[in-house]
Amino acid sequence: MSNPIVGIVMGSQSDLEVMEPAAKTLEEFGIPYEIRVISAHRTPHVAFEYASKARENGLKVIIGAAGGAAHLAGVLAGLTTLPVIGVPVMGKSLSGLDSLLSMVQMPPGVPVGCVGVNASKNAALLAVRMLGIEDKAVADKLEAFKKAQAEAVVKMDQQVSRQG
Ligand code: RP5
Repeated sequence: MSNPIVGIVMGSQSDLEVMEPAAKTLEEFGIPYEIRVISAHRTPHVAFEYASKARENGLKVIIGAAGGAAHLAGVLAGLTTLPVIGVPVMGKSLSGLDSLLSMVQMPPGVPVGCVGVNASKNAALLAVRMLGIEDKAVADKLEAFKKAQAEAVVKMDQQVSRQG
């Protein structure tokens, strides 16, 4: 197995189900990744260690997922110069709005690229696009993905379109 270049980090094991589509998407694109449970609140020392050594450990993009007062992605972004993509996880209250606002409202200077609530597939696709800037093979796979997606919609249109 190759060394991971994308780190999927989540605040709790309870986030895993939401994050599985991200892992699956990276697998489909042949991107080596790792999954970790690291909490900004419960294991801040591990978050520090992980993010501050991420670049030297070979990571290129970090995806940080958390729910509630979701500081994880912001904390990771504060400790590395790698791009960090946040996935706000829908918790038991407020329909994930708390997580979304915690991530998307980063103060100037420490950016977190935040996707939609529970939108882990998009987080992975955004990571793949970042990797595709320099990696032609990845960019080609993205083109093929885009084409297949468009073809699927054309097929749907053929099946659904009608006039009344
Ligand atoms: C956050 O608190 C985690 O990311 C999770 O979304 C939420 C709840 O965690 P658990 O109480 O389920 O461990 O830190």
